[in-house]
Amino acid sequence: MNTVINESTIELVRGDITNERVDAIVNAANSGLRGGGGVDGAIHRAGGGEIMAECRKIGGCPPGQAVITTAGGLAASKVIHTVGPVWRGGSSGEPETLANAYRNSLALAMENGLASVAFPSISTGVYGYPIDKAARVALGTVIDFLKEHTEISLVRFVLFSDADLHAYETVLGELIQTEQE
Ligand code: AR6
Repeated sequence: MNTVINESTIELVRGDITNERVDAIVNAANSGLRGGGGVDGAIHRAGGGEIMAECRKIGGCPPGQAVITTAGGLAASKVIHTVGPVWRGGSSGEPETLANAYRNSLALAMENGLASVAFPSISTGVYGYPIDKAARVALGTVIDFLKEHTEISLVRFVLFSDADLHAYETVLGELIQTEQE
């Protein structure tokens, strides 16, 4: 599913983000940038040790912030590491932290002249954020960002399962509908 915001495209696809040929893929990291399971583990395994070497030099990244490293052997040019919130029921600032993670990742891409960015569904694995709620924050934040900044030409969400893709498609459909009303 695709939609156009200003001059930029949002795409929803199912796949493995480590195969993406874009300017930057985003990693759902932890605040110690230590690597782990899920998409973080997959990116470090596929990209090689150079990524971790840069993460060690950077040292850490608070929730909602983003940092950038080489993409090592991956097809993408750079990896942007961001840290989403751990889900604690929704009233501990989780939506704000998740929105910051998307916004700061896009801002960092822009600062580095990177025009195409692929995101996984941040926080919806190990961190337990409910997928429907996360999709609403993710897509709403990206749409708002693209309305204000034309430098990013493509934002692709790479969802790991059909169920996740479906959840994002449903929310994007609703958000576009609301925009047109
Ligand atoms: N490509 C795209 N999406 C993927 C891939 C992949 N190769 N692998 C998993 N996903 P998670 P979080 C999906 O747990 O919830 C790590 O240990 C997965 O199905 O990767 O933000 C970090 O070090 C899910 O929908 O990230 C942190 O400690 C989504 O990516 C912690 O997990 C995010 O799941 C971060 O947890």
